[in-house]
Amino acid sequence: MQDKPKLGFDLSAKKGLSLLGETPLVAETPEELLDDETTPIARFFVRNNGLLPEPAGDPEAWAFTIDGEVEHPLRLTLAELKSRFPHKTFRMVLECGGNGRSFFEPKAEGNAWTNGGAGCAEWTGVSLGDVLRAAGLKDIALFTGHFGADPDKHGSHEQQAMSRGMPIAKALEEHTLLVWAMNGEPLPFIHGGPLRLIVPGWPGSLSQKWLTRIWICDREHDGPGMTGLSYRLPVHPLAPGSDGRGVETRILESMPVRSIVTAPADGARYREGTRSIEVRGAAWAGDDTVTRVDVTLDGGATWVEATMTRPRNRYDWVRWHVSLPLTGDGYYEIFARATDSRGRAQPFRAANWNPNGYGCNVMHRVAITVGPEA
Ligand SMILES: Nc1nc2c(c(=O)[nH]1)N[C@H]1C(S)=C(S)[C@@H](COP(=O)(O)O)O[C@H]1N2
Ligand SMILES: [Mo]
Repeated sequence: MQDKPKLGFDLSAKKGLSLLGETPLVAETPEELLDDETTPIARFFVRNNGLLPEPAGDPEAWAFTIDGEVEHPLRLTLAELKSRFPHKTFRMVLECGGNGRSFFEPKAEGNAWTNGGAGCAEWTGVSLGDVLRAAGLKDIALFTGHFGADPDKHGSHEQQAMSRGMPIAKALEEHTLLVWAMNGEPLPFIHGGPLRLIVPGWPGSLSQKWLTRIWICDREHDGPGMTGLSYRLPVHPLAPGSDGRGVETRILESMPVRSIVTAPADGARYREGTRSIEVRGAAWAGDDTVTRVDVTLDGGATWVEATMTRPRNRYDWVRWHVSLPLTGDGYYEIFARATDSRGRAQPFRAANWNPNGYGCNVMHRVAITVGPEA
């Protein structure tokens, strides 16, 4: 990817990502570059909804507030946060709510993610719940509202680029973190450093970067990203292509089960006479777990179950691999299908079409050729 000074960020730090948008800056990771157990920072996708904020001078002095429906409103610097609360490190998937959007037919509104609006990093910080307990949640506390230092896409600080929130129960989960380190390094600026939220399993938009404030509300938060069709799904399935005006919606919470093939890469060619191939990838399932991954080479007529690794902790992805016999030279399409702990598997075709294109988890398809071009 080329560096463009107007982006305000040196993209040469990101290796092999596909640029989906320049202003705001959005870049995804081709599936075959998600082949590591822990996604390196250099390969981790980037999603901004506004422009970049001013980088922090002294990261330890970065401050954020917790206010609203709490007994003791708090203002904490990063240094205070680190010294007052127990540190936690978890490897967890961060995934954009629009991941997979480009597979909807007809096209849905928004960035045309394939499957690369996701990555799995080691996040270090403190549980948001520990900090909320220190602030003392009032009985009427129902929802969070998140604020960051970035201006909106027109450069204005009047309006948040994005300000989402979650029910208190999700905020109190041990794995919902205030994070200052990624893969053991200080949280990079482009990923929200010095301080961000990580709300695993739910749309990435909840994981506020450059965090300045968490507002505790007695009702659902209504910032940009919470209303209209933003991060909402129709309650009743819509005909593909409908404008969705006036339909009843619900907030998209847990992300649906997804698997990706990380090797071979789409378009790979094997030597003539190859009679078996190694296929590997990753799978994850929002708040749920992955119970199996199956792979087919014949459009779903026959399936082979893959071997999965044990996730390190909740919200980690599983890595899977399988060896597949080939009947002869020629063209093959690999499809991988993960199933979650509630028995839901990935669909063959993009299902649940919605105008803003959320939650598309159609099976990943990788085409390969064995021997000379057919
Ligand atoms: N302050 C702020 N936080 C934000 C956003 C943003 O635009 N501004 N984008 C959100 C979205 S939509 C996603 S998917 C994730 C992406 O995080 P990353 O850029 O570190 O991959 O950040 C979220 N947090
Ligand atoms: Mo996102």
